[in-house]
Amino acid sequence: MVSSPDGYGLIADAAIVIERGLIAWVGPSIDLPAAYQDLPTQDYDGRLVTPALIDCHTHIVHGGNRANEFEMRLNGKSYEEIARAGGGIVSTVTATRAAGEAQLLADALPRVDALIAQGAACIEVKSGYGLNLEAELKMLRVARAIETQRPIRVKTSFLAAHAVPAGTDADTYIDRVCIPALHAAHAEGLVDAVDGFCEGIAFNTAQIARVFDEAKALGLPVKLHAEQLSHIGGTALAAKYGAISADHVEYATADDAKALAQSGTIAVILPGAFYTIHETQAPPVQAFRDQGVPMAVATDWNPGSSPLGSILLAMNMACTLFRMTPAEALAGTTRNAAKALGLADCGEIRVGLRADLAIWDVGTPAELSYGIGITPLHARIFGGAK
Ligand code: DI6
Ligand code: FE
Repeated sequence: MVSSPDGYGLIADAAIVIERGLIAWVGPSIDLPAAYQDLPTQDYDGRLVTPALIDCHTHIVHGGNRANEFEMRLNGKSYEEIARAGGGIVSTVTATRAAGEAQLLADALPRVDALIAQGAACIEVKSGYGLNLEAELKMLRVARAIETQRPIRVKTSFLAAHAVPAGTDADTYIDRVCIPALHAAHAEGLVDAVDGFCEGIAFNTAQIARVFDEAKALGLPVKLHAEQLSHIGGTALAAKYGAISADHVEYATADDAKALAQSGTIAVILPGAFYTIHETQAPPVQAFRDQGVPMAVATDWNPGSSPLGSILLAMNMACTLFRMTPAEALAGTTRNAAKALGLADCGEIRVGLRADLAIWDVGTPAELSYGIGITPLHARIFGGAK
């Protein structure tokens, strides 16, 4: 699919030629060059073929879950009471530190399988529940190991600047833990991008800027959880550093949208967290459209604010909660999701890109966003292989 007036670039009766894992040709079947006509073929009976999906924002490597807190809240306990009793993000940090690499991997693989079953061929995985050097590196090693266990690509994001662990303050933590851990993780080849949580309850812009300066010095791209719960300038900071993505962005302004457009930063829309925490401020989708900021859509799959294991449901929520169009939602989990990960070799059906494809039992692309809890995947092709 390419950009076109229908928003999808649909080609009726199309053929796709795959050579050595890459797309060698795409177009109407009747135009198939003679040179390709004797290749072995697979007929998909007129089914819709899209780029395989990309979940560009997940925290699927983590210990334990927080269903108990969900239940406690619904039985009248406040978020604060739960946090004081050792719950919240601290409980996930405790569980993640306690788990060995094999256990963390075993816990993550069913989540990976759920995303593969929905046509995903590439996922991003963040650290951020270790909050000390050893545990942050452990999370990233597990994220890397996923690729050895499953037919999927994994891009890692170093997110030690996710929360301030007990017994220290944010500045000390950034200097003594986060930055040394970044150097160690990078030295081990574990970091594809550097992320942070810029929020009143986490890190301010000056603290994130220190982490981003280190990332830049190491030649690593940056991205940021920005303006999720309040407006404290994370989006402008992300734009200033030429971030590949600014994520959540519920409280971003029209000026922020302008800044993102200028820096070529992707806005990553995460409706699962909005839904789970009963947020009421929707991201400025129209401002992003007006300014030409490309939007991606992802699950934010994490045990606290977004226990959402469905990228198709994320697309549905982006449409219903934020009035994104089905074409925008599909671009958000393909073309723009690739850009949010700094990838230029996937996310579209175009000659020269990876043959990562999803084949669907639907009549129109809008059906992918329309269904709730429905997974109409017929087949997935990963790097040219079924
Ligand atoms: N934003 C969120 O909503 C989550 N992290 C983040 O940066 C919360 C993570 C959690 O509650 O475990
Ligand atoms: Fe997140």
